[in-house]
Formats: sequence, C-alpha cells, structure tokens
Amino acid sequence: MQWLVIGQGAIGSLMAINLQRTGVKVALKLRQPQPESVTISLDQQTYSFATQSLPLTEPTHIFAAIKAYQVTEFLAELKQSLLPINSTLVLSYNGMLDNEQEVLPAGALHWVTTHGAYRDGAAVIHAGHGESWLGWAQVEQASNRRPAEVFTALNNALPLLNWSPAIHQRRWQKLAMNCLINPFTVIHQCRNGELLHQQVLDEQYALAEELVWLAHHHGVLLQVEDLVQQAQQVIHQTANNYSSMYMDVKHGRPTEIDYLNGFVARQSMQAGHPAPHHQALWHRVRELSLY
Ligand code: KPL
Repeated sequence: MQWLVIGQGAIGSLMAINLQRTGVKVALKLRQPQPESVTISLDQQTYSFATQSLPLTEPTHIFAAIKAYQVTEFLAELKQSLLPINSTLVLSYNGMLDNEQEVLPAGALHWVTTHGAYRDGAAVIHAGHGESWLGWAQVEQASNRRPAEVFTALNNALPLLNWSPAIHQRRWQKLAMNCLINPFTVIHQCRNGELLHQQVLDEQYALAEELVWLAHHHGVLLQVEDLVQQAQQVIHQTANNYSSMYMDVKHGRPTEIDYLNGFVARQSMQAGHPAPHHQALWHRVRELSLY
C-alpha cells in the first residue's frame, strides 16, 4: 500500500522520511505549483519524494499533518475527490475545531504526538523524542478494532505508537500541552526547554484548572496536577525544540492560537464559565503575530 503525506511542516516531513526509511512507498502532496519531486533532509541525509495530487487512483494511506485552520478546507477537497475504496485517512493537527464532530469523516483516524520537530529550510530537525497515539476520530466509532497495517507502518516509522480506544481523551491532553507550552515560547521568544527558567509554572496551573473544567464539561476527566506534570515532562523531552507556534510567528505565518487557548476561551465563555487565563494568552499571541 502506498502512502501520501500531506503537509510539509516539521511533523509531516519527519513522518514522510521515517515511513520511506522503512521501505514503504511515500509521495507528497504539495500546495501549487507541483514540481515532480521534492527533497527533504534529516541528520545530513537527503530523501527524495515523488509528488502526487488529488484525486487518487489507487488505494492509499493518507497521513495529513496540517494546521488546524487548514482542516475544514482540506476535508472538503478530500470529499470532492472521492478516495479509492480501502484508503485510510490519518489526521494530525494541534488544537480543536468548534464543530469537529460535524466535519470529521467517518473512518478517519487521529494521530496525536508529543514528538518535537522543526523545519530549517529544506531540513527537518527531530529535536525531541516523544510518543504517539492512534485512534478513531469519531467518538461513537471509538473501539478496540485496530487498523493493523496502518498502525504497524506508523509504529515502525516513528515509535513508540500506542493504540488509543479513547483518542478523544488524548487530544484533550495534547490540547493542554500546547496551551501550556506554545504561547509562552512566543512570549519569551525561546525554545521549549528555556521555559524551565521562566516563571510560567503558576500560570500553567491556572491554565490547567480552566482547561480541566472545560474538558469535564465535554465529558472528559482530566486532573490539573497531571496536566502540569505532563507539560513539564514534554518541556524536558523537547527542550531543544522550537514550538510550532514559535516557528509560525517567526516566519510570519498564521498561528494555531484560535484553536488552542482561543478554543478554550471561546468554549468556556459559551458554557458560562469564563477562562480568563486562556483568554489573555489568546489575545497576547494574536498581538505578537502578524495575523
Ligand atoms: O506539539 C508541540 C508543538 O510545538 O506544537 C510540542 C509537543 C509542544 C513540541 O514542541
């Protein structure tokens, strides 16, 4: 089975290279215009990929590592191009959309990761090793039925991968990691690890408390202490990494803040339980970015 990787950011590039290294056939879908091939390097080695556009003619495993603000448009494009039968869609993005359960297609999988990587021109730097989780995107579909081929390929490419019958829970935890780490790397203009020397712990507790309330409101049970500990652990594991939000601001791209702290602030406000700490970070990062 061939793979198509969508999104040539750090995580998409890292996965494309690692899948190719395991011997599977990998093509990349680029934004227009499409050259015939693309090279990306990792650890001083260069990897070459054929490019592919939609619609697809053969069954394909799609790994889409995209930005939250690209998800709706991408899913609409995919729907229009009708995937060949037996194709699989694996989605990976930071943050959450307000109307997720409406836009996510049946049969899509979520891949959630704490690996840290960033792009430096044509190179990808795998700056922090974490772990990942895979599970069915639609809550009602959540089950132990594991898509064996996809799971094995992704685990061989970028271990350690865990199967998660409750990926929803993992996504809330990852949302918390991104809300407790990424905005501070923008405010302090630093790598993840440098946050250990900034006074962010009290603020992280306040953010975690607000997020735990909202998660509970959505039927997901999280603990404040666990989230703060996990954020500290991710900061250690990815100490050398530049967060995705730091890189977005640095390169003048839109950030995912509306889908991270912005999501928490909006949803909490709608639920009648304001989240002032998320609200403040949302506005602060918006002020600091061009968008
Ligand atoms: O997901 C990340 C990101 O940068 O968006 C972490 C895990 C925080 C790694 O930097």
